Amino acid sequence: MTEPVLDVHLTPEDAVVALRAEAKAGLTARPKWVSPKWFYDAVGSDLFEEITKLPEYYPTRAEREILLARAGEIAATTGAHALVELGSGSSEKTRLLLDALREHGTLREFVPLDVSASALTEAARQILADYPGLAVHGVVGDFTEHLGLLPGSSPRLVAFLGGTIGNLIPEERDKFLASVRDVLEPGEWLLLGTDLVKDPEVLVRAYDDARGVTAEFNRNVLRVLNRELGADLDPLAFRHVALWNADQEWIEMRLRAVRAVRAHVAALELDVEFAEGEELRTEVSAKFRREGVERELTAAGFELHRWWTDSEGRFALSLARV
Ligand code: AVJ
Repeated sequence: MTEPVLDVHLTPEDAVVALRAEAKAGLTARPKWVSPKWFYDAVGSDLFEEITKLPEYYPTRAEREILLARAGEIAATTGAHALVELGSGSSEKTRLLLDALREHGTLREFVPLDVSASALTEAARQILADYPGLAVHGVVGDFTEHLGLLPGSSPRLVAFLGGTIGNLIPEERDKFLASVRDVLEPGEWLLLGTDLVKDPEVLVRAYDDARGVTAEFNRNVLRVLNRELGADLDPLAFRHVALWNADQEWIEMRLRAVRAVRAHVAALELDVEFAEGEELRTEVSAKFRREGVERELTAAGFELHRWWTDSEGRFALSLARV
């Protein structure tokens, strides 16, 4: 079997340097915050997999429904030679796109981009095994920073699925979309998954499930900080909070100290104190409306070509062209 090619734009050392800088900024800010990208160590990735199967967490199923219905149309419209996937590349959704492009007869190359070299290698190997003849060219990088040198033969289809763009705040989204636009050539494509604004109760339940899987996922970020930065934050001292911010139209996940907490972060030589009730923001997950998505895509230099939602109007896929 051919081995996947990997370009490394982000080494494990770079990742540690980035985590340190961000953790320092976030843990000394008021209110305190950490970036959601640190959720996804091995345990966090498994917990996220579990979240996607929860009855309350509809986005994964809704997006799959759209892809099942539209993958053929996406392949026929784009005629893509390369599928570039931002984020993990092992999922069933990736395969729906690869299958459709293969059937359409244009697929040559798969380019998954992920921060984790191990996740990427594993995903790339699995895809290689199941798609003989497909060139797999992985890129280890952070999609907010390392789009500069995207491989793949034109026309490329860049897929950014799952609603992960919602983890970026508006200014970060503008910057990110512009950087995707910048690496693409005329005639290339972006397929963007966005969760939609809906009944706040439905939204909050999706981020505060009855079984407490999301709570565990949220608290796991403290274990990541403990391990990577030699910190001693007690996960049991924090309660999971998910709330709807109606002004910003995003879900916020926070960890609320149930008592006063003192922690030491060895790698930062930093003492951190939480008052009882003080919160650490761990994620924003923005929800969208069609007008907003179209406005942001247009501002970045894309043209919205197709907009599809699932049958219940919960989630949208946008196909945009440069
Ligand atoms: C993987 C970023 C799309 O925001 O819905 C799931 C992560 N957080 N439950 C999301 C998540 C809490 C998820 N994304």
